[in-house]
Amino acid sequence: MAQIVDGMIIKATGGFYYVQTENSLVECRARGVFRKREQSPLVGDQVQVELTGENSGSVTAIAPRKNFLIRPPVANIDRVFLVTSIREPLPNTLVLDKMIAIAEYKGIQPLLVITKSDLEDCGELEQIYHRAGFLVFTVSAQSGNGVDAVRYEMDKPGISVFTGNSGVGKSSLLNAVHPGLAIRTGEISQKLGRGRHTTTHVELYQMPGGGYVADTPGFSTVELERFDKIKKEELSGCFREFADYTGQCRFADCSHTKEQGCAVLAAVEDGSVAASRHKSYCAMYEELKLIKEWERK
Ligand SMILES: Nc1nc2c(ncn2[C@@H]2O[C@H](COP(=O)(O)OP(=O)(O)OP(=O)(O)O)[C@@H](O)[C@H]2O)c(=O)[nH]1
Ligand SMILES: [Mg+2]
Ligand SMILES: [Zn+2]
Repeated sequence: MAQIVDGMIIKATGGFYYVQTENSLVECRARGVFRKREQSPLVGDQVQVELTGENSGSVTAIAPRKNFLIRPPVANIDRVFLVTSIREPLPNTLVLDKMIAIAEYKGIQPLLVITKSDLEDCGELEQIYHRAGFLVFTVSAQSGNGVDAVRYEMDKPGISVFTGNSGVGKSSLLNAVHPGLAIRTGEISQKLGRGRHTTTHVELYQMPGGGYVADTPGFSTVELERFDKIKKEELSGCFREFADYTGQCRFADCSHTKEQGCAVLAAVEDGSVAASRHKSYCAMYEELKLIKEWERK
């Protein structure tokens, strides 16, 4: 009789899944049954494996997920580190705010990491997100500044994910936090001003504290996780600092984009809500407005 073991997928590459079981790392090809059900295994999935050899087998069942992302493809995420560099590449607050909104919508704790602080002052960007109510880590993998604080968060139990544009320094930061990881990092392409996707697969690394951290390939801005499952009425709930104001608008169905008597707009006006955050909100709201209900599926 075939032997069945439980484990967690810690790496996916080249059509193989690597499942960490209590005793070993098992190389698996997922069975066709999952493809037919349109459910493909993800890194972070708790799975059942049927062993076919000492270190090989196939995934036969996936446990229900508490959440998942398609980009980066990881399941059962407890916190996501949204990594942005202050330069090379430059920060894009709309991309960042989209990522934050998706995390909030999915119930994943978003944490902000501003890297390459050795290149430029990060105060302004840091303030925008700190005042909005997020934990912000300003770090330099080069000088080691701020690395201890990130290590402290990463060593917490559960699954943490590092995501952000290619070249922002995700792998470099992971290496600075735990030099033993020795993850390959890349050079910034001077001509394009962006990285060249040095990390090519998702992999979970176990931390000394027992938690897991996923390094992921960077994205370019066109391949963001889709946020179109969010209804436009739900969007303001994905901007946590709006919560103090949304109940005080003159109209109950206020969209917080342009209405008279909008308390969110007043807060933007007096500087309590960052203008860049509200600008991102409006851009996303316009996108969501165009989506028909039947397209949301
Ligand atoms: N000045 C400076 N450069 C850094 C810092 N962190 C990373 N870099 C540089 O940024 C480039 C990209 O770093 P990576 O760690 O490979 O970036 P990544 O986000 O993992 O990129 P992908 O794997 O392509 O998604 C490398 O040339 C690093 O040396 C930093 O704190 N300061
Ligand atoms: Mg990398
Ligand atoms: Zn309003």
